[in-house]
Amino acid sequence: MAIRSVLPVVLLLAGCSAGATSTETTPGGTAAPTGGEVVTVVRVLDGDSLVVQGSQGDREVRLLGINAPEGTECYGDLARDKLEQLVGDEVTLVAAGEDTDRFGRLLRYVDAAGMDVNLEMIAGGHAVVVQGEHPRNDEYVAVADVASSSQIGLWSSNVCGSAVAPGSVDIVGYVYNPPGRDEEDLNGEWVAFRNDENEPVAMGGWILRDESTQNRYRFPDGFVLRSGREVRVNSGCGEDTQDVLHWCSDFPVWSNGGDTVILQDLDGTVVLHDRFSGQF
Ligand SMILES: [Ca+2]
Ligand SMILES: [Ca+2]
Repeated sequence: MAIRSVLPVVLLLAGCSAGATSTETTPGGTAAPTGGEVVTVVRVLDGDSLVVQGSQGDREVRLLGINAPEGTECYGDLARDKLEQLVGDEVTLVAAGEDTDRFGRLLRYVDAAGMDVNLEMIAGGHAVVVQGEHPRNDEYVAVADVASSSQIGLWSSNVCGSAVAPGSVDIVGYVYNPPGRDEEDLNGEWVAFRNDENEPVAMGGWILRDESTQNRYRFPDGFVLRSGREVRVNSGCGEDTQDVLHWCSDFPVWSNGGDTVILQDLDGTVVLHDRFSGQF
């Protein structure tokens, strides 16, 4: 049965990135970056954060517009090593938009020897883009699409454990912005997958995630997507069936401003992904 849904929905032929980038200019309110603060790198924590020493002492910095795997996750160590290699001993921090994140870390572009480190991390497939309202967003999104479609870095099919058979599961549609307030219709948000192969695919323990660090859904143990069948994952709560599973998130999962659907197997290998642009 084909899944039909209300707009806006994206229907895809295959589980690869659509590659479309927003042509919108950044709305007013985010100041263009100027100058910057030169600081000493104290240590690199992981692929998207580091401790620096500047005029105000030691501060933790979170790289703006990117999200690298955590240390314990697939590709976490490699992402950390890469950031350490890129930043060297001294970097320039450039503020743009929000000053700090919810943990009080400085949100910054990190430039090293004239190189945009945030961009390099995304371009090399060492981090996922996190779409947002800041001046370099469109540039970051464009290189993210190239990295993911080129299957480099964390997008590689054999970087964490055995290779996954390409095309075993496809995204057949999703709704990221249901009519009205998403908070009041969590089950109006969903992503649907289909198995077009002749063999069943054991998806128990697989992870469905977005660009952020916090949103993760784990497929129930023993879940199998049979040949020719579709399964929908709703953001809200409910009783799971063979056709509809429930993330049971407390808040909307898929950012209306733009997000990336990422499906990972038991090893953490990316099985498929699709990025969409939206409106903040
Ligand atoms: Ca909505
Ligand atoms: Ca949403």
